[in-house]
Amino acid sequence: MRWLLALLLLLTFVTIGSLKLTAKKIGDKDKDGIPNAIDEDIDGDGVPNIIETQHGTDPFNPMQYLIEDTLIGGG
Ligand SMILES: [Ca+2]
Ligand SMILES: [Ca+2]
Repeated sequence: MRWLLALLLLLTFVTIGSLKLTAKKIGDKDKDGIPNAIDEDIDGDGVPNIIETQHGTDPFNPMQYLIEDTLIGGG
């Protein structure tokens, strides 16, 4: 019975490690647990990617955002 418990623990650790590796490969810029591929606000600055793209700000750069249609930050 112990071997079964040991096997389950091993599988759990392997699965968690695999998920972390997958998340790292996919990327999670704002580290909110949502991979960049499906995150509607990749940089986590509160402005959705689609709005940033429409206004010419970088959706991957939380230091670049809009205040009343004025671009803040350049890098
Ligand atoms: Ca994210
Ligand atoms: Ca954003």
